[in-house]
Amino acid sequence: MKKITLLSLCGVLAATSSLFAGQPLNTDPSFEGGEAVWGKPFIPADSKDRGSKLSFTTEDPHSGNMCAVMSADSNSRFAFAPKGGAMNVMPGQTFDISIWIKAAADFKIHPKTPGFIIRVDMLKGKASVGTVYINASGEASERLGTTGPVIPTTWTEVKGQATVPEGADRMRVNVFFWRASGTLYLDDFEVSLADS
Ligand SMILES: [Ca+2]
Repeated sequence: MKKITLLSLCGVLAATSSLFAGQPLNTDPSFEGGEAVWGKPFIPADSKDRGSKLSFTTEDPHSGNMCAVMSADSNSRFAFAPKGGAMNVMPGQTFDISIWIKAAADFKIHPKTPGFIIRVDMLKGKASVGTVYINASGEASERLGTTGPVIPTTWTEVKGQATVPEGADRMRVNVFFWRASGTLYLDDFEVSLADS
């Protein structure tokens, strides 16, 4: 009886971990739900009057029927995060974070800025324990950096990793239009537990 119970438990654990690793943890990774799912972006005060906008379009998505669109009139910084905000994590866990992006012809990065960044906030409750910045090349750093690659006008995958530091119990992944203007398309945004 004991043996069967242990085997059953192992089976459940194996099934759980295989579902977990590599599976997107965030809601609606392909943006198919549009504004109803994603709501309004976070726009800091310095960018509120610069036409900063998160919208959704059925025009040329990377997958499915819809993709997200971030656009601004001038030198704007704003972001969106998965519904629900921060997710519960444990120190030492590493996450794969990926998104597909495509610049429109009018997309322009302001001098000495990355233009696009994924900012991963590591938190203890609401307090910051650390920050990981992933640029459009997929390079992760504790610093924002002052440059980024030219973002292609064809769909391109950005893929990086972030590891949860000691003391953190929550993680929030923010996709930032970081000091740029024009239009940027985004699709297939996935946050998943990396294979250990
Ligand atoms: Ca899509």
